[in-house]
Amino acid sequence: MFRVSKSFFPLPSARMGTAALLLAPVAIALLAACTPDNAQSTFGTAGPIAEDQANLFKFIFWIAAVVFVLVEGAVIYAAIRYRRRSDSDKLPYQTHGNTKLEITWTIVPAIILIGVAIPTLAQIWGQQSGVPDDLGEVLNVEAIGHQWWFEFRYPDHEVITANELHIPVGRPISFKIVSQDVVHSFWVPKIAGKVDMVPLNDNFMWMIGSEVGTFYGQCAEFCGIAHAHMRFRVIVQTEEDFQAWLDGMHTAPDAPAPGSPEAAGQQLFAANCSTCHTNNSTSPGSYAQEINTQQARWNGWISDTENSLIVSAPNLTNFGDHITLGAGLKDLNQDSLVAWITDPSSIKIGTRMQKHAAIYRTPDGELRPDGKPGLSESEISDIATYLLSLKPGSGSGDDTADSPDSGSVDGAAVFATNCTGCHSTGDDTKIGPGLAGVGERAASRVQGLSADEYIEQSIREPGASIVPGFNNLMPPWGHLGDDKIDALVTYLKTLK
Ligand code: HEC
Ligand code: HEC
Ligand SMILES: [Cu+2]
Repeated sequence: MFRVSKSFFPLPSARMGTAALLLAPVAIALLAACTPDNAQSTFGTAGPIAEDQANLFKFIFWIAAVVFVLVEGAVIYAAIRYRRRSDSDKLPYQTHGNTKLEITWTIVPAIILIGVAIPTLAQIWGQQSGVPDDLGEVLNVEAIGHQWWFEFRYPDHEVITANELHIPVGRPISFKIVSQDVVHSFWVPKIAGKVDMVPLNDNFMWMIGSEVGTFYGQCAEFCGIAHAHMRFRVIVQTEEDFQAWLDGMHTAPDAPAPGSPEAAGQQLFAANCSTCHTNNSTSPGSYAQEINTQQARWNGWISDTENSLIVSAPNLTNFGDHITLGAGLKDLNQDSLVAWITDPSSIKIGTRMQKHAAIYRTPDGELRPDGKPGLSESEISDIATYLLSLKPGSGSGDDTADSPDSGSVDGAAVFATNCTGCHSTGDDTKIGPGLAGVGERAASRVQGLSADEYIEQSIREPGASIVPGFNNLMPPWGHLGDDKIDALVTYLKTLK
């Protein structure tokens, strides 16, 4: 006689009780994630694409539920009705090859699957074949995945930002989706389904945000240690607010008052952070420059993924207007920003910032054992104050702390706010050569160029001639304008 052996249920009942106790909260948490109010729930939708997808899900779910009840019901009915009742019961009559039955249970599922496939394929094609013409003016956005943050470019408006995507309500947004390093996935649960971000391969999707508000986005592809911490926000705005945001992204902050913490923070930022972060992409031309610079940082990183002091990083233009920190992980404020600079791992483990920024290394290039930067508390606080002060200013259009009246531009100040991340004014090498004595060596660098011409070319067109022993990592600075470049050339020649 067949008996259920004990080894079928190896867990003693006390342990099963514990397991159930442990699983209950998990089950409740999972169920809670299904409530439409949850920030990442796909049931409470805020856009037509997510709504279509949710409806399709419900349609398939109910078909599956009916099939489940019928099949399981038949199994349970048969198990009870025809169970072995006594030891003398014989095996029931065994059927084989009932043609009618077999045709039925081939055709019925086929019909069900066709019924599921038609709306599914129609939706996939509808969402892959571009924005329908009758939905209004399309906004183009390029979304780029990086370990572990998102870059957003608006090619029609020459705006670049990171981790916070602004879109106008009701307008179709067409995304070009790509990754710089590994496969990520772009997903805004309440507004649209997910599309993989694949290196060297452009994917496309489109969406419409139909409600003003702030929505969660999340990388949905396991992409490394900080994958779960790779988030973003979608800020759906009225058309006016969105236009105001775009204008703001073209308006430089007001220069900090001399002697203020912001002014100190600005210089510290230039010296310690600007190698990886651009924070002044407001002027014309800075969009193309940032794309080149981000690529140069990436090339620098690939050439030495262990010890590079440079890596592509979020653009921090008008960062003071952001609401989150660490790719959507924390609310942005002075405290969280100080905590981030002091020890990025306290907020997010595994960041390339902590692994590569020179501040977390000793002078001989080793990672500092405590993971803390070589900056004092007050320096960190000044940098945070400065970054939080970066908001669109009164519109004077000047993005460095100098040159109120042209003709008297202070080259040293332009240098301090743009170049000190990569160049010392002495002999020591940072990412670029130390610039002491550059005036003397300049005339012999490139045949046919005078000292002034060579230095000017190095600033405007650094790729034209590369200093031996260095990589082509310096971005071009033509957008600073003639006055500042002249002042830089004059200043650099004074460095002995
Ligand atoms: C070696 C390159 C590098 C340097 C130098 C660097 N960072 Fe970063 N930073 C990064 C990277 C990469 C990220 C993205 C980290 C992530 O989210 O995984 C980042 C993220 C940030 C963020 C969060 C941005 C957001 O929207 O979430 C802030 C703020 C920031 N850095 C400030 C600074 C400051 C201040 C300094 C100088 C003290 C600095 N960084 C130096 C590479 C760098
Ligand atoms: C991201 C790092 C980076 C920044 C920022 C940067 N540079 Fe450079 N710079 C380099 C590197 C690397 C080289 C050497 C390779 C080359 O020639 O392009 C270099 C070379 C130079 C040279 C040639 C030096 C020589 O010995 O021939 C000059 C001059 C120069 N930079 C000036 C500037 C000025 C002025 C700024 C600020 C407006 C600046 N750099 C900003 C990285 C940088
Ligand atoms: Cu990712």
